[in-house]
Amino acid sequence: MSPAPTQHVETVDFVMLYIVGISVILLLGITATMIYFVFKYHRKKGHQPVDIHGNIWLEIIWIVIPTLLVLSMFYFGYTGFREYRDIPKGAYVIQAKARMWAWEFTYENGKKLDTLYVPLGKPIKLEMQSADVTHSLFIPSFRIKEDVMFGKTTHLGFTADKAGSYDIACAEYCGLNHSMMYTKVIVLPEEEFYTWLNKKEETSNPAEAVK
Ligand SMILES: [Cu+2]
Repeated sequence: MSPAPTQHVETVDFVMLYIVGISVILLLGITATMIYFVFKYHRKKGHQPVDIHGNIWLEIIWIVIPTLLVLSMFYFGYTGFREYRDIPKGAYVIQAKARMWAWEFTYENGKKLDTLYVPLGKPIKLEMQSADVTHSLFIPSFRIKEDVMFGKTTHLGFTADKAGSYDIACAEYCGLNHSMMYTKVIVLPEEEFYTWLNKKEETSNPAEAVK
């Protein structure tokens, strides 16, 4: 199997599976217990029910186990969150601007484009701003998303481990053509990326090269 487009994909997918897995086990367990109790304790002739008054161990168990489960979900979720929020110092910076209803990416040498090109295997930092309303830059294949706001710079970091072309969507409803606010992130081997970056006129589409 080919590696994921970013390392972050595995982290997010694991957290997702972990939380859904625990939830499904609890759902089935609780439902089965409820059904069992409905039959076991239904009203019977000549049978007087007795109340149970307190059971310290039972109470400790049902407080400690769910607390540990929820804390473990938080732990995996938070370490995954930190993984992409802590952008390495030497990350390659690209400016991203969102407007109704398009994206614009500006590179260190002033090159501007509506498609995002990034070098393979290098930490990237997007510095994002909006020209109007709130948008959200979402790269589903990388499992990353961050709001893009007016009057505030937000950041998004990732390292692409696999060359290719991936969708970028706007994930915050931003008006009439919100649903068309799509573009692509194209991951190129480092050398090819710099050749593309320093090329004045675009004569060919590097996206074709990575297919
Ligand atoms: Cu938008």
